[in-house]
Amino acid sequence: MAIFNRDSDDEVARGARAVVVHAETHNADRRDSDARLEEARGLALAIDIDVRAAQAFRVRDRKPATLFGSGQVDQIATLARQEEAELIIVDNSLSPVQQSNLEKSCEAKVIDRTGLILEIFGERAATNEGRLQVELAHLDYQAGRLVRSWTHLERQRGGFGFLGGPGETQIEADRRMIRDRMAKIRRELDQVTRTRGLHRARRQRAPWPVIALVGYTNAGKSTLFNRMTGADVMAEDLLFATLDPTMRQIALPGLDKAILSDTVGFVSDLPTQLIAAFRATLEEVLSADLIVHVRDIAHPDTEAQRDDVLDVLGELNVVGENADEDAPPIIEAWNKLDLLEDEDAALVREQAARRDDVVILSALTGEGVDTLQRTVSDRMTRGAKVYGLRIPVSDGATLAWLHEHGEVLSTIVEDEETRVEARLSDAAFARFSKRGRA
Ligand SMILES: Nc1nc2c(ncn2[C@@H]2O[C@H](COP(=O)(O)OP(=O)(O)OP(=O)(O)O)[C@@H](O)[C@H]2O)c(=O)[nH]1
Ligand SMILES: [Mg+2]
Repeated sequence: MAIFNRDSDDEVARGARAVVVHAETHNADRRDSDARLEEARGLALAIDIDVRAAQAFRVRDRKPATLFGSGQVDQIATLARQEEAELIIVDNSLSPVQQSNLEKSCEAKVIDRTGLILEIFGERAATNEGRLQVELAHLDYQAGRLVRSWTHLERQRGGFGFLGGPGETQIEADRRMIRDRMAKIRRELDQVTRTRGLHRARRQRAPWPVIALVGYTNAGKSTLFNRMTGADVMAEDLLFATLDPTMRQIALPGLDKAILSDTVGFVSDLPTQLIAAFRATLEEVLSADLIVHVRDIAHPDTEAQRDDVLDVLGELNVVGENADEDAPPIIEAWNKLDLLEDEDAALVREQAARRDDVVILSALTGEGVDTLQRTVSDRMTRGAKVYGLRIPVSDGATLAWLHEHGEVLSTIVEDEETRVEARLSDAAFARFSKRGRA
């Protein structure tokens, strides 16, 4: 990807030989170290990097200069040499100084987790909007690095801010270029967002409820989406297989039209630049009527993954202290049930049975998908109101429609009219009103 190429070696080549290293710090992770490394490997594979080795290092104090201790840096350098790696992927966040010191010590290019995720998003973004958002995030990331490496350079020169030094001029020029480009992208994005906003406003007038699938990357959102819609969205054992939101119409019991949306997966330590950049895309999620949080219940870190997803949803004001008042309700779909051993499956079933906001299923085999569909439509029709309606006796079709889309509580025939008491969801009532006018 060459989104913005200050130096040509900014790029990560496909097929590059790499080693993945992770610093385990003591305020440690809520997750299993092996699983964490496995995920980092998965991220690298997502852009076709040839991962030769992956190793975790316990780091007691993060070294400001190199993150890892000096003995560990030597070990990493040796590992990289042995594996003939051109690239070292550090599955943590590195400061620009740490990154450049590690590059020098290990004689290989170094990228951190944020850089890697940005690379993946850069490759995957398919729509114009997605591309613009990723480029913006990438520029933002680079701008931060320029500023900080500038102070670093300055320190190397003795810490006196000689104005007009050659390095500074170059960096100033780079920064201006980045700023200009960012401003231009923001203007383009504004335009795209406005257009999409118009589309959405148009769609919102159609009284169809929207259901959004969210979840950790690789949890099975697209597989479930395909199963529920009969669509053929790319679903693969690949992190971030989906980047751009996809929407399809679906039918659910008692709700003959709803929109299901498949979205980008979340991952732990999602770069803040990307959360900001994807806010617009994720607005679809925020304005949904119901969120289905798809979880890989067979994953060893399923709990940590849930927390990560909730963290991102918190940043988007969907859950937590700063949740918007009209934030959509959430149900959890515990997926990949087929991967659990009988004993674990029984345990999980028990847990799920105790909660009315959990459905267990396998998007792959289809088991439990019907239960999910019923639960979704129950939720969507919840809070429905009872309406007293009058229908001409001759209009059997409308009465049938009410039976299909709501719950008919009573009917009394009076002269030429049927007086009907029916419980209807807001969506159904809106549709009914339109129907009446037609
Ligand atoms: N065994 C099993 N595998 C599943 C199930 N659901 C999905 N998978 C597999 O899990 C992998 C990821 O599925 P996707 O549907 O692409 O996951 P996603 O959540 O859309 O992932 P991203 O788009 O990358 O965020 C694929 O290999 C699927 O075949 C399931 O119920 N059981
Ligand atoms: Mg997907």
